[in-house]
Amino acid sequence: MSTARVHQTATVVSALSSNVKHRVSFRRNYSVLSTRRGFNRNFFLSLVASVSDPIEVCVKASTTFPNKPGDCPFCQRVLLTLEEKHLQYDMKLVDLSNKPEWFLKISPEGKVPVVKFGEKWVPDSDVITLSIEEKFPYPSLATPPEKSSVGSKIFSSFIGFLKSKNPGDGTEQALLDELSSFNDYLKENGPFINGEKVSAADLSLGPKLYHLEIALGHYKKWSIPESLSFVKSYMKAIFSKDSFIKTRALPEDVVTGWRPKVVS
Ligand SMILES: N[C@@H](CCC(=O)N[C@@H](CS)C(=O)NCC(=O)O)C(=O)O
Repeated sequence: MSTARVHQTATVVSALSSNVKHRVSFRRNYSVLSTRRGFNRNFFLSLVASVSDPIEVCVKASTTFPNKPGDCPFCQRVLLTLEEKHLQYDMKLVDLSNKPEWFLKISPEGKVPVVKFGEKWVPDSDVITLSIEEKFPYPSLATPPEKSSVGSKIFSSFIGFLKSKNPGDGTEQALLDELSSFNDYLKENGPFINGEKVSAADLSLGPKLYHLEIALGHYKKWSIPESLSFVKSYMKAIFSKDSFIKTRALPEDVVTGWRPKVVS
């Protein structure tokens, strides 16, 4: 190992002695080291991951295949965040149709995802992903506040259209309107919500678009029009990321998961 690497290793190990006080020195050391010649960012980040304790995270289990994450876009958002931050995690799969006692103790509302920070189990993907960003700021996934709600109405419009039984009730048009304005936004500002690099808003929207594509394809034989080419390319770019492939739900779980909304 080169002298520079020995120094980086020592810095990371001392900076991550798993208490809050050292986080400040980690930030300072990262800033100083990253300006030096020979600094290898990926090597540094893999060291960070290897010396951190794995983060415990409870997510929905697949209903069709053992040991796979299930069809929860909020859980995938959290897993994607951990993956993109190169953090180690210990994924606990929860059968939501038969919630175990241990799970209800840590998540009294019975919802996933929940993540353990220190001694506390924290619910809600908004809160969890903000906490991860705060505790592990490198690499940054922060989306500027003025861009963080871009595309945020697509998911509710998708559900409205999926549940609709009346083809003329305007729900399809409402979804098309949301997708069109997202397409216009990407054309001007893309390829991702914050420009060239994936950020937190993409990790939230990506899994929802994945559900949209599978559920509307299956239940309504509907797909996003080819004319919305920026949205199409956006989905392709997000869906083909290694982190997405590793954490995505199986299409059959997505189809099964949305069935109650369609038949109710
Ligand atoms: N706002 C929450 C929503 C979480 C949520 O609704 N999770 C669903 C699974 S996708 C859940 O746990 N439902 C409880 C159940 O199905 O019993 C978040 O962003 O984490």
